[in-house]
Amino acid sequence: MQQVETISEMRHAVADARSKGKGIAFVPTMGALHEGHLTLVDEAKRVAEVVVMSVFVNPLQFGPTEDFARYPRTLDQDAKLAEDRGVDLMFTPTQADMYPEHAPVILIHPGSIGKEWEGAVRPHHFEGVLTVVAKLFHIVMPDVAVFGQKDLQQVAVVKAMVRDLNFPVGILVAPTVRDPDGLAMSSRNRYLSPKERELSLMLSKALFAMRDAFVRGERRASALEAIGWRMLERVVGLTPRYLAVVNADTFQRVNSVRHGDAAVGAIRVGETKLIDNIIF
Ligand code: PAJ
Repeated sequence: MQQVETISEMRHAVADARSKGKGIAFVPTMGALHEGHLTLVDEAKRVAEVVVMSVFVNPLQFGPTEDFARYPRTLDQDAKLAEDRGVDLMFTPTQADMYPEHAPVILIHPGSIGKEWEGAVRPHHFEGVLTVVAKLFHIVMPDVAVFGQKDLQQVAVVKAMVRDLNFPVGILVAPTVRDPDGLAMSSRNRYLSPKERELSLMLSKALFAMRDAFVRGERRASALEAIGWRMLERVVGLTPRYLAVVNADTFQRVNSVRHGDAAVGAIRVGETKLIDNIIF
C-alpha cells in the first residue's frame, strides 16, 4: 500500500493508475477504522482494480461544540488495517493542504434533503460533508465511490450532489455492519463506557421493533414511530434526539410507509451522539 499526504502526490498516483487503464474505487473516511469501514473496502475491491481510501477528520463538518478535537485519530493502526484489507492507496491530507485559506469561501449546500434530522441537530454538518466530498472527488477522480448505509442521510445528499452537479462518479452503498448484539459500529462507540454502551443498544432495538411491526403489516408511519419512541423514552440516561420514518431519497417524512422507506434515529448517551437507521 502506498500512503500519500499531499494533493499533488495523490493526483500523480491516480493519474499513473489511470494511464495503465485501471478503474478506481474510492472510500472516504475520517479514520478510527472498524469493520464497517473495511466492508466498504471489500465492496470497492469488487468493482475496481485500484482502491483509494482517504483518512481526513474534516473540521468543516463539526459544529463548534462537537467532538472535532477529541475525535479518535489512530493513523498507524488505520494504515495497517487498510493495507491488510487490500487498500492500494491511502490519502491522508493535512488540514493546511485541504483548507489553505482556513475555511473555503465556496460551500455546497445540501438543500431540502439535508434540512431535517441530522441536518437540524447539526447545522452546517452536511454542508461540510458535501464540500469535502466534492474536493476529494476532484482530487481522486474515482469511477466509483463507496459509502455506508449507516449514514443514510449522508448517502442521500451525496447522491443528490452527484446527480445535480453531474459528477462523473458512481455511488455504491454498503449495508450497515453491526456488533453481534445489534449496535451499529461507529468510530464514536469507543467513547462509550460499558454502561453507556448497554443503554445505546436501545436505538437499534427500537428500529428493529419498528421493522418487525412493518413486517407484521403496520403501514402507518405515526404508529411505527410511536413503537420506537416508547422504547427510547423508557431508558433512563438516554436522550432521544429524533426518530422518524422518511423517504430514503428525499428525507421527507412519509405518512404511509412503503418498502424502501427508512426509519432514522439519533440519541445522546452521556456526551456521545449516535445515529442508526433501518430500511423497510
Ligand atoms: P466516517 O464516519 O469515518 O465514515 C466513513 C464511511 O464509513 C461512511 O460512508 C460511513 O457511512 C461508513 N460507515 C461507518 N460506520 C459504518 C458501519 N457500521 N457500517 C457500514 N458503513 C459504515 O462518513 C464520514 O466518515 C465522513 O462524513 C466522510 C464521508 C468521510 C466525509 O468527511
